[in-house]
Amino acid sequence: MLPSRNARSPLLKFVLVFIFTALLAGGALIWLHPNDAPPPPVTEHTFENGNIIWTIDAYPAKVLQRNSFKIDVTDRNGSPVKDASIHVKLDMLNMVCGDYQFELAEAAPGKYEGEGIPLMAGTWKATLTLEMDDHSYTVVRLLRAVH
Ligand SMILES: [Cu+2]
Repeated sequence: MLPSRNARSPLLKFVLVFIFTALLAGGALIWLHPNDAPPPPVTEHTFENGNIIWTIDAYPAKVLQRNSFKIDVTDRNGSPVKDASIHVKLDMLNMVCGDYQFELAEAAPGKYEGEGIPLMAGTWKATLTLEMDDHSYTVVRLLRAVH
């Protein structure tokens, strides 16, 4: 008599179906949430007149707290851009929970600093406006805010 082979097979089948279902569910979750990785703390942007390196300290940003934003601006030759005027507007994606706008001050030649306060946890769009030499430039990045 060989009972073991037939007795094992339904269990094996169940386990295989279970594993297959789990993999399918996991794959579907990843597929439905492709943007769940937080945007990086440092982003680099090229604009017509140079380059911007945008750093958010102690990332991810903290909700209802002052988060330090640092913007390094260089011209096309790599020299610091002095005496620019920079402000940043934070608004939440797909929500109307309120914007937060703030100015940045020049802490060193070409290095600008300011404090942004996200109002809720989630992903925010940050729009930077740079004014220099009577021209205005805009760059956009995303940032993650947590409690
Ligand atoms: Cu919101």
